[in-house]
Amino acid sequence: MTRAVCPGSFDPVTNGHLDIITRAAEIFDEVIVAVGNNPNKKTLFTIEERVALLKQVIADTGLKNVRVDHFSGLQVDYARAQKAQVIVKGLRALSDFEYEFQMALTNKKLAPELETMFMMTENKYAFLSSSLVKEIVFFGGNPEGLIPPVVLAPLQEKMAKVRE
Ligand code: COD
Repeated sequence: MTRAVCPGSFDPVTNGHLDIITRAAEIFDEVIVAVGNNPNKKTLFTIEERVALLKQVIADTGLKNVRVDHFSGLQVDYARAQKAQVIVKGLRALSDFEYEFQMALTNKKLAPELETMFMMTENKYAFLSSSLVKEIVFFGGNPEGLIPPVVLAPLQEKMAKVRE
């Protein structure tokens, strides 16, 4: 039984995230999408909201071997507690590489039995990030094709409050 953890902020989940999760679900027996609750990081959506949105999005995909959870603390401690063998990350441009490389090596030091696997972004999502989507919606743009449809209304609501 191979179990992988896909950790992230998912603030909010984008089609780039979903692409990595879907591809991971084809490779591993079970994939846990783990939403990080990091008090040092300011997020637009609360941890409960990010988890709820992801659960809806995953339910809509029909993927049976993916579940959504949240964690605090180190991602390696969470992965260990879940008895996962692999941490899956997505890689976009070079800017991701430096950060993810540093994190993968640190994680290897902390938990040598865990592997980090990188998946290259799908070409059409290479530029896509949660921050970019938030900015589009903040300025009244249409993020169609960049986020799962169920994310749009909650994101617009949040941004309306931010604009107040
Ligand atoms: N295409 C492909 N991959 C993508 C795309 C895209 N368009 N967008 C995002 N991704 C990938 C990212 O590269 C990342 O691998 C993953 O999806 C999640 O992305 P984000 O932006 O939602 O999440 P991050 O990168 O902010 O990760 C936050 C964590 C919660 C994973 C991190 O802060 C964490 O684990 N913190 C806990 C403390 C810890 O363990 N730190 C590491 C010690 S070295």
